Amino acid sequence: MTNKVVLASGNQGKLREFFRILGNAGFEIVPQSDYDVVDVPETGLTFVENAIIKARNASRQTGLPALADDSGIEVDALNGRPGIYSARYSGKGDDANNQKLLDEMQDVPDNKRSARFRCCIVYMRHAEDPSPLIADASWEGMIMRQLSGANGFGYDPLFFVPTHGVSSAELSADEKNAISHRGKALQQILGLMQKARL
Ligand code: ITT
Repeated sequence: MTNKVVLASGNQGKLREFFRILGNAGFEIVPQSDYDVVDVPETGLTFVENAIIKARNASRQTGLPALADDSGIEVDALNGRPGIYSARYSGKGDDANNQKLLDEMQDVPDNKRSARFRCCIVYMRHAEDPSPLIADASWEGMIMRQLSGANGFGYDPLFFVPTHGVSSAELSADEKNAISHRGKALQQILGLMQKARL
């Protein structure tokens, strides 16, 4: 695998995790910013639809195969919100998103604070690819009552990881990638790409 693949994301946190895991996967990954790809509205109602929309957009504008990630956090006490709207939850970025989640969860008791990160990653050979490779994975945790930790991005400072007894923002990059929704989905997509001899 020596081909170039465009990565259809402008999220710096995601990009860091992708590059760390895919660094030696055997193909050259280029962020879509290198090609001045213009973002497309995420009009889907599911993670997989939005991942396909983003990959198709990047592939169309660059002529390269594309990888895209659509992800988010599902909070059970909020009936799965913010879900696919996680990036847009407050309309004011990561810090405001976390504050809004703390506010909405204020009266929710400890045993009802379960949540999970979800990540769908797709690979499209070209913009008209009718059968994209699709991987998805999730990561179970609980919503904390205060922010903790400075690693990662997004909701990591509020996501308690029961297996490690810390927030995901307190895990090192390698610890997070080994168990996270994105780490698992990335390993899956690599397996699918190898099987398809891409
Ligand atoms: P791109 O579409 O450009 O990739 P985005 O931030 O808009 O960037 P999404 O629509 O997939 O991407 O939204 C994902 C949001 O879910 C992200 O902004 C975080 O708020 C949250 N999220 C996803 N994975 C996360 C993780 O590993 N840690 C913390 N928050 C995460």
